[in-house]
Amino acid sequence: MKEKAKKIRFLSILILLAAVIVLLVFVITKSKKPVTLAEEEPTKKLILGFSQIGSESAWRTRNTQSIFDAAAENDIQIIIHDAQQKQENQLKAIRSFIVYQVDVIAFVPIVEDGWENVLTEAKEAGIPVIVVDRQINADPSLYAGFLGENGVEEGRRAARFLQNKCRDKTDTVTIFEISGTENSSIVKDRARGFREIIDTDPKFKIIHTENGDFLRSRGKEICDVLLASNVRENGNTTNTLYYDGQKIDVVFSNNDSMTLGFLDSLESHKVTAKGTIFISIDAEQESIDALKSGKLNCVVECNPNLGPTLMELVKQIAEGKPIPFMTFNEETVFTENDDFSLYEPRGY
Ligand code: GYE
Repeated sequence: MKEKAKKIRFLSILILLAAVIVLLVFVITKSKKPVTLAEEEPTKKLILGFSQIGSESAWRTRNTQSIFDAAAENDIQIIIHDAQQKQENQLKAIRSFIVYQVDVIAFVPIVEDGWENVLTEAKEAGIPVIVVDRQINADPSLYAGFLGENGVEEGRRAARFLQNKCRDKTDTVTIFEISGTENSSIVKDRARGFREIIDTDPKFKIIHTENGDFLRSRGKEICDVLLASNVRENGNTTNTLYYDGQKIDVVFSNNDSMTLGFLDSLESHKVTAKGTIFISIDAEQESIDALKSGKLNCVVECNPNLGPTLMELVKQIAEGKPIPFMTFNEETVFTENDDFSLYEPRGY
């Protein structure tokens, strides 16, 4: 009898267990939604078509690298086109992005005019466009937004340093300006910001502006030409710089590459230019080192690391979210009055 009761109990436990397992399997399978083909498909990678103007300066090369790295970090497929400093190459590149049906187009406009047609084509193709680094003259409805530096403020910062440095001077202060790519927004903006401040004080006089195309080689050439006219009757090159017979008190250069080229020339001619005030823009490491060694007096930062913010904007646009029309990068100023020990490496 006992044996039989034991068997029945064992059997009922077994049945119970089986029932529990069946229930569990049922619950688990019920919760797992049926797998449909579409859901399994991996999410399509965003494709960004990026037209870069070239590699004219260390700043530009860092800018490209920042954008390339950030695309990889955000799993965005990027097609980068190098326009070798030619607008027509950029127009061709943007048109190829339209044909390729990329998700978003971003481009650095080498000059500020001449983009309306291609932007209209991109708009008609339903591809949003982000303008990067330099600004354009075009109907704002033709592009989604701008990401870059505030060139006007950079020019003001350079002028404020000069104004402060020369606050006790009453004589005329002559300025030799080295500008960059003609008709580029950045050159116009920096020139406007700089003049806005110095024009408030009549002692400041810009005696000449020379276009160095943001190139180190051009910076050197410009100084070579200046020094060639600096040889005095005794055949020695003086340590004071002159332009057209006028003494130069300040050299204001639109980027470090041209400034460093200018310093290369001074060095090769063993000219100290002692007392000349040097102001540059960008803040690559070699320029900061020149500041630390007293060859420069002020370096206004222009931040090339636009990659991470650009990818945020690209993702927002691709998700159909609005983006701010103007996004300016954080920037600062480095001067001879700073505590250099606090400086972080520039990374380029
Ligand atoms: O200052 C210079 C580069 O557009 C802000 O272009 C950029 C400028 C930068 O060649 O180094």
